[in-house]
Amino acid sequence: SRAMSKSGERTFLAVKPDGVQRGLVGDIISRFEKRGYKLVALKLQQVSEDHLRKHYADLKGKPFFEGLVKFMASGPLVAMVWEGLDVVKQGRAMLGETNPLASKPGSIRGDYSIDMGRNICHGSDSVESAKKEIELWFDAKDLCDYKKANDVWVY
Ligand code: FUP
Repeated sequence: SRAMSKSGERTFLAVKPDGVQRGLVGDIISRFEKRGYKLVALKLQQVSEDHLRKHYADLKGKPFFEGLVKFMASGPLVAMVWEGLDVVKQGRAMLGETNPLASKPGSIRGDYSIDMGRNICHGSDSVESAKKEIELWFDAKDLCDYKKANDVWVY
């Protein structure tokens, strides 16, 4: 049956600078499209360290924090918002574990990476952080509200 209440769920995903450099943008977008999710916002952008300190505020004080911020600011990344049933949790599963070495083959990190500091992609870890991240990265006017035939053909 269709769980309509969760079908409007949204998550924030990013292809990190290493994923852009390695030409993995299309593959990552393709996985979410094929799964049945709806792209509602997308931009290629090199962002400031200040912006990334806000994005990763929860990790402030961790030994890897400064390196993470510098890496994320080192080149353009692709920021996206995806929508659909259970997309936050499913998106995390599609990404794999934070540590690529613990990620299963078939996941993005498990297929393409071995280094925790170069793990290709970011995905919100809860509905609450998705809301915060979407607000931080996108103006409300840049979130596209449209119908997709998925509503009829997928699920
Ligand atoms: P995730 O939610 O999977 O992105 O993981 P975290 O928010 O815990 O960490 C954010 C990023 O910091 C990870 F994607 C990679 C990096 N990181 C490290 O470099 N070392 C660590 O021990 C943990 C995370």
